[in-house]
Amino acid sequence: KLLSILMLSWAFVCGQAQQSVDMDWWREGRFGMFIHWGLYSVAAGEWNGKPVDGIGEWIQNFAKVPNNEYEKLADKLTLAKYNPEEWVKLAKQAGARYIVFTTKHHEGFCMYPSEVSDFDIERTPYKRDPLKELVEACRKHGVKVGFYYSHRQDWREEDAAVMQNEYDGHYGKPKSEVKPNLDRYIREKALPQMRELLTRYGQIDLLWYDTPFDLTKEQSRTFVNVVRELQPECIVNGRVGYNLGDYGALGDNEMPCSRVNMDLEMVATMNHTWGYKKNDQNWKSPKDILCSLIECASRGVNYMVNIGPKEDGTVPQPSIDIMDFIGRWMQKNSEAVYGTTGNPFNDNFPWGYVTHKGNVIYLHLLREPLNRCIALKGLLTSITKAEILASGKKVTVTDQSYPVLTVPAHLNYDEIPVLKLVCKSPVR
Ligand code: JFZ
Repeated sequence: KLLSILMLSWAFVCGQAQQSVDMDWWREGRFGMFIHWGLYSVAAGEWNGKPVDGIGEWIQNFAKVPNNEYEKLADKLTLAKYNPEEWVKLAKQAGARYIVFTTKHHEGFCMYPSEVSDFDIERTPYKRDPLKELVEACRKHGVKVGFYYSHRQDWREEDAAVMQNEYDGHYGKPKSEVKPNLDRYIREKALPQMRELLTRYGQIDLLWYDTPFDLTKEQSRTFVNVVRELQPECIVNGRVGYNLGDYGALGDNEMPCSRVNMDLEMVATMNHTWGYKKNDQNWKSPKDILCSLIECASRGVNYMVNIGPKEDGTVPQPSIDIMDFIGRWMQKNSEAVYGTTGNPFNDNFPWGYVTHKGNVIYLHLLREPLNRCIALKGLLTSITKAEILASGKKVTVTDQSYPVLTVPAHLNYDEIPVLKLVCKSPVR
């Protein structure tokens, strides 16, 4: 009893929710696929034929489009080639263990039939529930499924439009003198929609909230509680606000420079947008994305990479190419990612990244080490076996006061070879 009082007060001091859900699958998985899909996918980065700067899913805000014009996009969200099983297979063959899908982004449009709002999928030519179909496909293929829900921002609602101090009525209504009533929006729309999402689709594995901005701690807590009440096994992400979620969030391009001992996730785009933009050709290379996944793993951080399908449900080819490239690497090397807990050394290394689990260390080689030599100072156990993971090719270890590895000549560093070291005893 004393222990639980101590733990509770510790959780209180940290402002962290008492860890009540099982994070095992999430920690083990390390790698997820984000999907941004909504009316913004129809606009595809252009308004009235002109390109609009910035991330695509914010186009209504950036181009100051009134609601009564923006909503016309629903006629053109055809979902004509929507095949959720293909998305799930894309994730799965790349090695991603979970998918998070935008059920409602800031624009307020529900990608499922909602009783609470008529600004939903029923306005499109598609007459089924795409969310249900996606959840079923995930389950069929054993991929965990998460719902993104914009709990603070809803541009259809005067009470929840962007930042209150930024609100200038440009969503088609004259600027109101009335102070937005976030509590009303939460009570009458957000929570009822959360209840729909958490009761209609069977088990949901992850709830991904976003942009808590000016929510009060009490309001954020409500969004945690509704998940705990209806889906006690469901993980809640950090952006619910006030660190009340089950894991923390990293900002854009934020990366700790050594291993962290807490649950964190990094989310990333493949180009410069989350929602589809037809003119965004700023694609990162497949190798860059794979390097980010590995870098995250070496910090003990989860990596979730985004795809932004077009309005018909097809995925841009560069995204498919990236996922395929990662998949080819994961096929041979995934054990160096799944269930690993980051670089056990105090040093970072110029040749690449390190992950480990138990008594096994994985050296991910991005480039040839100087003189093909890797000195592992600070390894407090001995190496019993050293080989290239994908090929089984042996690697020479010479024991001086610390082990020195000589990697084989002519490795193809474009393929990011992994050196697997089995040690005599577990590594920290
Ligand atoms: C938010 C959204 O506004 C955006 O549209 C997208 O859905 C993205 C995944 O999440 O944008 C953020 C929120 C927080 C940070 C960066 C982008 N952050 O903390 O660095």
